[in-house]
Amino acid sequence: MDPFSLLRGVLDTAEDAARALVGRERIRLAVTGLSRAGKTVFLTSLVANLLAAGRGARTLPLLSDAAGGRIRRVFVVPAGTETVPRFDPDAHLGALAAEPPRWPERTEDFSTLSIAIDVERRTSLGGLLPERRLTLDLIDYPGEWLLDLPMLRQDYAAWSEETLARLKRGIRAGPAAEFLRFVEALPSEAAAEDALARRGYTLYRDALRACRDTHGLRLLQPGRFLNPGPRGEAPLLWFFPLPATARGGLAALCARRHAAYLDDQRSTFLDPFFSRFQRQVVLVDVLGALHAGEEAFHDTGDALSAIASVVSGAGWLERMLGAAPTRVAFAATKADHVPSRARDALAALVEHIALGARGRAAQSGAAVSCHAVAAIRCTEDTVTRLEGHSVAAVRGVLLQDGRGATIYPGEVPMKPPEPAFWDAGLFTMPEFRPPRLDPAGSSGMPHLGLDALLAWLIGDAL
Ligand SMILES: Nc1nc2c(ncn2[C@@H]2O[C@H](COP(=O)(O)OP(=O)(O)OP(=O)(O)O)[C@@H](O)[C@H]2O)c(=O)[nH]1
Ligand SMILES: [Mg+2]
Repeated sequence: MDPFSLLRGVLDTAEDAARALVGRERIRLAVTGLSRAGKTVFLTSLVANLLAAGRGARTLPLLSDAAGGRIRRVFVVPAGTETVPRFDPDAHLGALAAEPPRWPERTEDFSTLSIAIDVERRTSLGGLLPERRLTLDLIDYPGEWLLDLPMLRQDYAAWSEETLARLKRGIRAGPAAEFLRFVEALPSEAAAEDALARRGYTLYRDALRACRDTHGLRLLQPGRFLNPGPRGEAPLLWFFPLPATARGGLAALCARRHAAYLDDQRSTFLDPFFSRFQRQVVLVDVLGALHAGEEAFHDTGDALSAIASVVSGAGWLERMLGAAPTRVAFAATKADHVPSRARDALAALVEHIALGARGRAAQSGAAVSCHAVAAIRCTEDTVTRLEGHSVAAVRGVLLQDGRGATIYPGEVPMKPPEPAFWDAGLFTMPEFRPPRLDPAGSSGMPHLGLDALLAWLIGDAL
């Protein structure tokens, strides 16, 4: 940690302590999740349901109960002079409530929003005290960028070695074949030519894209190769991993760009948002990983562990500054894809898939819990017949053609499945249409388990 972030940490902690004394508490809630985990939908539902709860609707019953029924007002904190883009829940809600409804696009930049929750306070004799205000700072960002965090711990040589070894293993070897041939054909003294750097970059980026889009893999770096963000493709990105035998100008150029890329991601995105937060929710698309196959399933676990090794802040310094999160919730998302009795299995499975990550969070002294949630519930539970037996299923409207469909998603294993599970052939989960929503958001959004998750995560601060 550099001296400036140390100083900033001390000042922030002092400010937080002063706020808490006057009943004005600020909690930075990191919503962590790999790409497509469901972060944008989760934040949209969180904001819509909190705002509705502030208007008296019982959208988050367990959170309201945790606050003793004393939530009086919830509002979006008006924008100040921030230079960071603003998360736009109204636009997301508008798209979800449109006819036909649309899910959010892939997130292409980070954005932030603060929500204030005013809670009534009374003295022990029942007299009214000034209201307590909890401000929740939220951030949305492209999930791919999260995997730049573990890159900060490695230099170019170590990153290259690890990345090339991974590309040669398992299903990655297919999409990476052309890139690997290109690297092998390069002379070890290859000169610093931009044509070569761009060619290598393009081949490597295309391999990453195929790994993500065709094979459902997640441990893919660097993040901006997959999701370049609003600044688009800049020369900073024209690098790729090279073996230790590469010693020419091209290798030096790639190493310089690798360092410059990490500096840039660190100063514009990672440090401001991930160096300090008090609560964290890690969203995991467990069902998506399960349905993408054995390697994708384990790859998701590896990606989460790699991130956790950096963000859980187990060091004494972070703890002293109050920088380590005090509560970390792991949540399997899209739990409406399975009927209710499979949801417990889903929560148990997220405990296993996030085992490494959970261990690290617990080591840092944080309380950890696991959940299964649907930020927007798109299905109803039902029963269907399968080979003469009644089985629990879900019923919803398919996104692609607006038809109603009953889906039997198969059994959800409570722990990482045995090899035979994968032999049975993979099941592709359909995309459901969100239910009809009020574009004004007055009644919030139907969800599963969002209130239990929030009650555990922030209930104590209300
Ligand atoms: N049925 C159902 N589908 C969901 C839910 N949440 C997310 N999804 C699906 O998952 C997709 C991805 O959700 P997002 O919230 O956009 O994911 P993200 O983590 O923001 O993804 P990136 O921006 O790419 O990092 C959505 O388009 C939906 O199809 C949910 O609660 N229920
Ligand atoms: Mg998103």
